[in-house]
Amino acid sequence: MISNALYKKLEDMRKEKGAVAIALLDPDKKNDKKISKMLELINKANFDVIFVGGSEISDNQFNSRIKKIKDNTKLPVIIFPGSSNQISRYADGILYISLISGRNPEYLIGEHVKSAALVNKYSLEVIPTGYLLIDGGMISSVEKVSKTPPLPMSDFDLILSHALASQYLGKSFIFLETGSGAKNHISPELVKYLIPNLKIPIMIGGGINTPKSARKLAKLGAGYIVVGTKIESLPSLNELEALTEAIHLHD
Ligand code: 1GP
Repeated sequence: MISNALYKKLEDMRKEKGAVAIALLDPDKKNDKKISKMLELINKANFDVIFVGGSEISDNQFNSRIKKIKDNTKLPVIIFPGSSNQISRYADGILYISLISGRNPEYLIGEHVKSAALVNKYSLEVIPTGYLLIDGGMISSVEKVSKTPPLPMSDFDLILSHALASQYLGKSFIFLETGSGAKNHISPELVKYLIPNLKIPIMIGGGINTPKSARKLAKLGAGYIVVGTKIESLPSLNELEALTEAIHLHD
């Protein structure tokens, strides 16, 4: 049986720290020159977990890049796949994502079937995740690649229905995504509305760049906060530490 040790570890961290700070690394060729610097910042700035993935990776070096990341960090490394090509034996596990907000069968089941045998071969721990793309004020890469529109941020009940359906389908997490570099992150009001109605934790990503918004979202119950673009901008260590400190409610 495939273990669920990684899931337990994540949940233990969430309970201990109040919320988990996740660094996203997009292992695309465009980041090759700065990935070591990004990793150094992540290691020093008290992040808890590294997600690796991207929806527009332009070459086939995913495996070697993930090995390099794994060799240079003590943090758990989890694949956050943009497609079925992003599978590697060097990761600690994989978010097994269904793009529930969309109606493209390829991202609801197609990519999963393509990659399942390899996931099995590597005994990768899978973390079933309901992925909801929400309108963050711009056309995201996820929208372009998956050819699915985002849900309107203001339609709380429609978003809740998608989140509940994910929960009933047995997902371990709900990921609320506005897309990398989004103008708007998930609204605190939406988090406030969803939390009392859900039994599974939520992850939030897209457009989270400041300690103030990260703290607000964490305080309202967003258990996992994903930061990508801010790290890519190679900020000072102090700036990044302020961000993880804001996410860690109990430090
Ligand atoms: C993208 O949620 C992540 O999938 C992170 O978004 O790059 O805007 O931090 P940012």
